[in-house]
Amino acid sequence: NAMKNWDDRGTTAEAIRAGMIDKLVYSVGKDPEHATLQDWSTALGLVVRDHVVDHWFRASHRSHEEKKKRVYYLSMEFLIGRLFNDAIANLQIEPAVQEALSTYGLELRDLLDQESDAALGNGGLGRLAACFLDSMSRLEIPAFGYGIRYEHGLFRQRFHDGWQIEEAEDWLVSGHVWEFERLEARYTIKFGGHISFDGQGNTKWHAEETVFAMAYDTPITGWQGKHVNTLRLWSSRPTEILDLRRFNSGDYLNAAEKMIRAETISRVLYPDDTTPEGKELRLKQEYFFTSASLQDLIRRYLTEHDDIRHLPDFVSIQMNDTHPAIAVAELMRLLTDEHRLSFVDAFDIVQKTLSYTNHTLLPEALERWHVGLFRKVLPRHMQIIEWIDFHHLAEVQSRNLAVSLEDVRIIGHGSEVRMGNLAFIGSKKVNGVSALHTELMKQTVFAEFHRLYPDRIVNETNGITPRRWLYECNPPLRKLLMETIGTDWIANLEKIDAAAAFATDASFKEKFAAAKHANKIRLAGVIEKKLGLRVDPTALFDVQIKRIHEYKRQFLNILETIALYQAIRRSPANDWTPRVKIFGGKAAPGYHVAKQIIKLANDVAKIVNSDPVVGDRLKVAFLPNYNVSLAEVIIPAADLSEQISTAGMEASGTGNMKLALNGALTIGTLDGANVEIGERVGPENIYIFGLTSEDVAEIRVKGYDSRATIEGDPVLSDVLRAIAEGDFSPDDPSRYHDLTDILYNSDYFLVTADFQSYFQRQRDVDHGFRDTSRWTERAILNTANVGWFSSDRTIRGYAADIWNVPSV
Ligand code: 26Y
Repeated sequence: NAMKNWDDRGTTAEAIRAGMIDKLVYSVGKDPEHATLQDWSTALGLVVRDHVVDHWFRASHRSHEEKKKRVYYLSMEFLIGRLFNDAIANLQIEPAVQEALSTYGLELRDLLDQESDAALGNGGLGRLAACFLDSMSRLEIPAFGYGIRYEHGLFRQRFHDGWQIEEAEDWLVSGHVWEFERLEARYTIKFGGHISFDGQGNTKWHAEETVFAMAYDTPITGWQGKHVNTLRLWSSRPTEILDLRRFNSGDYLNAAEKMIRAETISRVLYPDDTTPEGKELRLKQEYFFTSASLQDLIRRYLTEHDDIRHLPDFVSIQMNDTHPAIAVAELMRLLTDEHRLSFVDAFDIVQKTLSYTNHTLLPEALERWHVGLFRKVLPRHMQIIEWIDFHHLAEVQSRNLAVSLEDVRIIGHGSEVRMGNLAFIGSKKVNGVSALHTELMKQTVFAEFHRLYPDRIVNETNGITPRRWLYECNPPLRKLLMETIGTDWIANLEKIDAAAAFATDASFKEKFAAAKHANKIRLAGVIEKKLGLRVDPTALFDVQIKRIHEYKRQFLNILETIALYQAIRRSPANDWTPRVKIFGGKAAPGYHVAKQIIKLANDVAKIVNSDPVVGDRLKVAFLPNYNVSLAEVIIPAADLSEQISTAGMEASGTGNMKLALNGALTIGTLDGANVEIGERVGPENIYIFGLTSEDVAEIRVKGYDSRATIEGDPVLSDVLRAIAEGDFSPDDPSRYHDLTDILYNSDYFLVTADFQSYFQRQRDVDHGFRDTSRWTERAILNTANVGWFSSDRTIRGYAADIWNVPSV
């Protein structure tokens, strides 16, 4: 191998020290005397990156030479967070890096804090994609993540007077050392225009607008660097640069119009989760990255194979929700119009290559596009979809089954393109993300499809990567586990069950509790710094961190907080269990109710935190700008994990897994993966409450009288009275009338129905936490018993059931 190999220089502290100077001077262009923390951070990043690159090249050469089957994970979102510490952890070079930095008087933590979060996702779906990338590398599956290189990721959240304010996020300003621009990997993407047929089977798409998709590659290092995959993100560029004629005539702004229009496509991430926006730009984003990815993977396939018909033997494509579902029609277009296959042959290949993961049951969250808009933006795809819909309908009719034809049409009511149905019909396998969610998929949204294709729907319960979500984010617990049960759990999280044997070991318990306490002190520091609020690290840290949504019921948590506050005020002398309620999460900018909920939480915090009668018995802290990096600080410090969605509505949840793994007990409904967590930790180590998904389904049919519930519950009545009378908003007493009205008149998410059992369970938590020794045992058993929720296990499932690829 003639390639220069950085590894030859080794990963000793001395090599890293020398490398850093080299990078600082010759790549960053700074001399050590004038270097800022940011400069040093970049220099170290470049050194670490060089090591990654060696492993990366080796891995891609191997996959290419052995013509291995590739997995392509198409996702509109990758919520990566920071990459620096991740690479250091996976390469296990932290001690050498620490030593190298000490010669310059630098702290690793300070350099790591210079990196901005790559927040190219909204929440669970995007973070799942990031965990999957990590696990595919860990399992040495040759894979690519494909997505969009948004110039601005998820907005930054600030609070002004308790209200959420959104600001543009700017992760690329201070330079992003992890990506490589690939000028040669560039594809043309077309939009609009019309189609012509020449009568000899040639179809031509005369586009109205074209843009280039340009590739940026980020290496994804697996555990110990044994395998490195690529995240390839597309950036949109103009096909023509400046309109010189206009420029020369002085019309500077309009001269740049086409450029700006083209670059708009990858400008910003849509900040809505689960509430779809019927926006043309979003459809263009979806098509933009899907088309570029399919063109790219077909080009790669054809460098290794010559017959396009064998594509399904060497390529599996996973669609992360319906956002890339246009892949069904785009792959058809490429195979027929460009590679000259017949429609029937092409569709056979499509159905063997693509698969689809569903992340939501809420029918209003399934993507639909008006036929008119769709035809305007993607005229050729509209024709192809009409063909698929027609042939599928004919096939269904020929089977003479009693299914509702309207339910399985792609074009619904003649006026909308239903992306869920398109994805289902074009896929080999369709999966849900927890056992309950998959079951409900079969019974509800895809019931008719399930009767037609009983083998197509499979379950792959979500998971999380133990590298980021324990090894990296929780050094105290990581060290304790390593000295007690060794290191096997890092790559095989099931092995963490060895810790169960120490649950009653006095010395282990003491150290486990000490690790938690250290993490709580650290979080208390962050709370003080960000909110100016002092909290007692021995209090119960009660955590709800996730997007703000009515179905996730932060509102229920706030109502319980108020009820507790009122109870403490009534009898301050009682023996209360001190609690800190910690919230984090963003509301979609246009989601009015979610923004009210944030304001209410902040209003309640203001009153509670300044009430001398209450003191340290109760504090409320809503940390602004919840993101991956903040999660890495909050999760290791949590005692209690709030997973309180209306049963049947949270597809899986993954924060529930992270918190349990880090030794938090869950208070939750029987929803999503909570069900499976409960099965593994046992009923005595989890606090389950509330309606089941069957109860909810029944109530939806029978109807529900929330007013009667409220009037029959003096605790709840008192809480709602206080909110409605302005106890928490004296400056504007009617501020929350909309919110309280919802509970009285249209409590769709059944907050009032679950209030009493939730409140009661919280008092059980108070009681449980007072038995410190028992609580620690139960926390240990949570950590020890949730090893199954590793995304390595999830990816093995996808590899075996869906992709048909080997994993180590
Ligand atoms: C259509 C568009 C506006 C849209 C954008 C983002 C729709 C949905 C989303 C994001 C959905 C999402 O994050 N879903 C979550 O996926 C997680 C991973 O499977 C689940 O754990 C979680 O329960 C689910 O809400």
